[in-house]
Amino acid sequence: MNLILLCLSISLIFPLSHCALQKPPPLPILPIPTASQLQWQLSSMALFFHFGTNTFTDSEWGTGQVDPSVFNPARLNTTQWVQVAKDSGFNRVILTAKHHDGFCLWPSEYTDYSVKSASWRNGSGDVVKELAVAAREAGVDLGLYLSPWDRHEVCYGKTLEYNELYLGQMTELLTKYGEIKEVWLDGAKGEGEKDMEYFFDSWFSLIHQLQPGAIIFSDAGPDTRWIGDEAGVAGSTCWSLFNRSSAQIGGTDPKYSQGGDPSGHDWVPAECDVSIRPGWFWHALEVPKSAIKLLDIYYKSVGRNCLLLLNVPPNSSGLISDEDIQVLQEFSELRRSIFSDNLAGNAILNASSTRGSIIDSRFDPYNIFKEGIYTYWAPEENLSDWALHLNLQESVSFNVLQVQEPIHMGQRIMAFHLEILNEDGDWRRVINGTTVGYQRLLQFPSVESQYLKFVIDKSRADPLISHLGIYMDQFSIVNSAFHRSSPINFYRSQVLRQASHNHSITASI
Ligand code: FUL
Repeated sequence: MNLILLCLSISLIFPLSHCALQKPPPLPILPIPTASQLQWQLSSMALFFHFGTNTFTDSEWGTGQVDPSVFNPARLNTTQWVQVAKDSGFNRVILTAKHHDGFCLWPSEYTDYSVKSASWRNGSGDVVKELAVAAREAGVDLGLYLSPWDRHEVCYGKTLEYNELYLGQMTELLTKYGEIKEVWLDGAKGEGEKDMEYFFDSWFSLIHQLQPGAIIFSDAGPDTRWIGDEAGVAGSTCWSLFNRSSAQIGGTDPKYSQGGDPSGHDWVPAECDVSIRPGWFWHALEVPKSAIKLLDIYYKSVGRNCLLLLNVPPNSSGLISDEDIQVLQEFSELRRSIFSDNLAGNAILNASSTRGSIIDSRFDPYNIFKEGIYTYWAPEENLSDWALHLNLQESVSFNVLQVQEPIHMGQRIMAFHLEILNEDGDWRRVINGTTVGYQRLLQFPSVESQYLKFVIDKSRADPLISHLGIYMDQFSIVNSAFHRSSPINFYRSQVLRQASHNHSITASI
């Protein structure tokens, strides 16, 4: 009698017998994300809007002494900003409500340096409000950057007074504009600037009290950490685990931030900020990066377990410039062309082992093809060899591997590799990887095979896989056999033509 029949007959005789009961899911391994951190990570990318007096003065770090009347975005249209974000696959936007020059994009009661003193709309405008309304209507999440360093306020440097002012402004932002999903702050400060203490613990407690769903970004978390560079590039090993006590706001150790900490006690995933242009603010003479360059950054941020925060600065008319929109559309088209078709989607799967009984599909290997991270393959407990065998049913060429862990159960995998079966019957190792986390993308020179073996070599606990995909990227060039890739240098219009032709892309570069 086979196992299923045996179980069925036993459960008929003893309805509550062992066989009839389901094996529960494995234990999560700590630390694990909060609900807000999970929601944040699932959004994968956000747009950053650097906007303020600097937009009108061709500067990056305004002195705080510029006449506020220069702020006059005659055609300001935050609905356009949000639409651009949505159309290019970004569901989260963050605005510099106050940058280092101290100019507030909302009519703060605590300063004379804000939209109230601008010529724009005779001092009755409110950019934060307009963006909050546009974002809510479009179903896009809103975040705000309130710079601690303030070059305008005379009380900057007086610890008590400035902390009161900062929290007063924070309270305005977090109580007047509906739901705020991210609060962004950093330790940036010019050389020789007045010394003062920021009361971070009070700030963080108040932010979480006023906006319980908000993620707080800083060099050291608490909810997401700065990756440690402004190039949008994470370490090729990147843990969401981190020790907050080992990090300092304004004194980042880039190596620690880029890699995270496999023995960290806190869940503090990384956010990779980078600008589409050389500067953070709009400058008439600057041009955006190419879509291919953005794709390369995507592999090194989203593809390394991070959120990509891409800055697209609105121009002095108050609009996102056409050339930036063009690049964003091409970037979106590239991602669609590459990632919309999982070439392993029809594979016949065999797992080294599967948790639970064979009539229980909850931990089945085929879960790796289901949408979302909550369905996953789990091996039997306490083993040390873990592999998924894929028979693609026909020979397939590919050069990208995508792996995802169900991170609500903790980040587990420490090392993995992919093998293919050669025509001569030998297994050949294609790529090695370390961490996975929410999402890992690995590029390598194109390979072709019908049979693949995904092997997990090392894990903090029984490894769980929520998604596995292989893809063909005809746009990027991979330099060497393992790991490294660099973008191809061709004109943007060519990318667009190829991508729109596409569906069966044949790049002729
Ligand atoms: C830095 C700032 O100094 C830059 O101006 C920019 O805002 C960047 C995102 O963060 O700390």
